Amino acid sequence: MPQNEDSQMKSVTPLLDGLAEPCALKSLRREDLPLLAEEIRGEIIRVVSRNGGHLASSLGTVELIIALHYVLDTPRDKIIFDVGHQSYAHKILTGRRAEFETLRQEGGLSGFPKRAESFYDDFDTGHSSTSVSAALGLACARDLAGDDHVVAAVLGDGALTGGMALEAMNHAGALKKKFLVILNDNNMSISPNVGGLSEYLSLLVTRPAYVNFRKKIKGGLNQYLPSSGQGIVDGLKRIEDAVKSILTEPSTMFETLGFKYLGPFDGHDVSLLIEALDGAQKLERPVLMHIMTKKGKGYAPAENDPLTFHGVGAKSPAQTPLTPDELPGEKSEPPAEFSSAPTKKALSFSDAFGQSLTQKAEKDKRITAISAAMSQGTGLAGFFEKFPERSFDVGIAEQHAVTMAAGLALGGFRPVAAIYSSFLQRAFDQLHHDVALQNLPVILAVDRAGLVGEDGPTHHGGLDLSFLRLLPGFTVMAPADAEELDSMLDLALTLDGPSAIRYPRGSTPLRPLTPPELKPVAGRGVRLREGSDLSILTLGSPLEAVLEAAGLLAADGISASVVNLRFIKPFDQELVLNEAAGTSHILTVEENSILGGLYGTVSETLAAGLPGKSYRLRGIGMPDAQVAQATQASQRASLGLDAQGIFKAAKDLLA
Ligand SMILES: Cc1ncc(C[n+]2csc(CCOP(=O)(O)OP(=O)(O)O)c2C)c(N)n1
Repeated sequence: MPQNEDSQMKSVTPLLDGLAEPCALKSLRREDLPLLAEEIRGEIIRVVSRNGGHLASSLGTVELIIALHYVLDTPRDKIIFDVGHQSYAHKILTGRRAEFETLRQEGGLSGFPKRAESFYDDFDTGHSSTSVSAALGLACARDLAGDDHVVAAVLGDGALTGGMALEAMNHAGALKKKFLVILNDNNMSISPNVGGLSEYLSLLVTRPAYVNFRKKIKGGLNQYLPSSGQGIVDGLKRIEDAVKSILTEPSTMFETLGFKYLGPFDGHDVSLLIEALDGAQKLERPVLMHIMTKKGKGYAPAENDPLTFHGVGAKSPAQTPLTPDELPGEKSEPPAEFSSAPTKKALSFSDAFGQSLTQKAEKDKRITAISAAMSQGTGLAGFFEKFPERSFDVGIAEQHAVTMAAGLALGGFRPVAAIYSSFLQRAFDQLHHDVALQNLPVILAVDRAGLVGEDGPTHHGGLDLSFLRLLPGFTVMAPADAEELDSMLDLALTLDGPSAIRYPRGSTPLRPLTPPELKPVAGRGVRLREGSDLSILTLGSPLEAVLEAAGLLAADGISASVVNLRFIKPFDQELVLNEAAGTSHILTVEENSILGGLYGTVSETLAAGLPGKSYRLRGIGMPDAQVAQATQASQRASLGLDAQGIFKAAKDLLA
């Protein structure tokens, strides 16, 4: 409750201060809720300005989240946030306000819902388009158990472009279970949303019946709110009446799928949302409640540029938090998911890739580029601008992206699909069935491979070397610098079959690490440093730290050979066997799971190639376990993937 006006220590968040649990929210007057929304926005802006995070999406859902906790009985009732990047207000309202200061930091609150973090988080998310399936599963479980709580999924219009969301909606309509999908429509994915569905949603909003409906609802609320208390007419009735008028028009796609369609509603009118939700949650069937929101709501720079402010970077911990006015400059190191802006003077790997591909496409008219709603993050924005007719943003649809690439390849083009490693996991069957088995010359640019930092376990790309190497006919390579990336793209464009080039989040080294004149040859590694005590084998981004460690070892009197293997498939078995025969001590270093990647490939090679010979083998990589959120540097240090860790592992191996 507001504090005494005269108080010297007047809090800027008087309403929020009084809310330890979401149930306390219900005791607030409805007319105070817009003020509460402002207080929450202030908290989000303040913390994100320091810690980085998904600003625009979270600012857009504040009223919705207040309304959900106002109407529903959480945690008994369940809310599943799609992707989960928009859930900051939910965290603040569910007993985590103090910890919100630690958002995305090592040991702090996750930037996504996490069941281990709070019993108010009902499903772990991070990847898009899972919420409706999970909510439907929970609704079925509820009915089987004879319970009656509400299950709600909060789904973005971007997430609706994902196949899983559509599969789930199709099934949900048929099952006729009571459950609620709230479609949070802000017309944006990270970039402007794409596709026929997006256009369809816009159409729903411009229908004459909806425009009249808005007027009616607005008029009604103005008449009865805020003061009288007794005067709030039955909101559900009004909404239903108005919705009936909409229903005299041809039915919506959602109704055809078996949902009751309600809306669209103004997603920033908290009283309207409360009335609509209250009505919607009483219906004993699948309901789709369509709300219109503004990404970045309440913070002008983000409202005006929601793409840039989808995610903002962290500030160095030594600095004091920025004021909201200073925030626009705070984009130096964006979250892994968002931007490809370089962290040092050097280019990011994403930008190096985008620039190389754009240059090559000037001459090579076969090159086409595909992005699954990540043209900015993957460095493809320049390509998309320059060659719109050869550019395809398919929406959040990685499976479709891969099979569409297969089709383009079949038609004589050289499609390059740039997809983050962890999102590519979705398309494994398409990679096998549609690309590998037909040996089609699709090129995958696998971005954010390895550790990603603050986005944490859902976003690490630690599996791709292991799963890509299973695919017959694939050439799988990892550049360690911009020049190597460029020449690997050249190589990929000459191949008759599929290939993948995997590289990490972050900047490229300032200089090439492998002499650029040694152009990549499929299946051939390069020895960069001779040594007699042990051999360190690596590929891709760890090479810089490996070379530094070899220098440290030399200063310590240890002579290490360093091999840049470049390819995990085809694999340079001959070179690895030579190394093992020479030094008998092998250390592998990779930013991939220790299972099935470089360590696994070297183990298989040695077991088959040097049976009975004794050698010592040790591998450093990502563990068979979750790697918690932290800075990339901290994650690397704790896994021994920095120069010091490699130095220490080498000494242990020799001990
Ligand atoms: C499978 C997958 N692909 C890509 C992403 C990257 N991503 C995160 S949020 C987002 C846009 C989501 O748009 P929408 O659902 O409309 O939510 P909004 O941010 O607009 O609230 C994308 C593409 C992801 N999280 N998961």
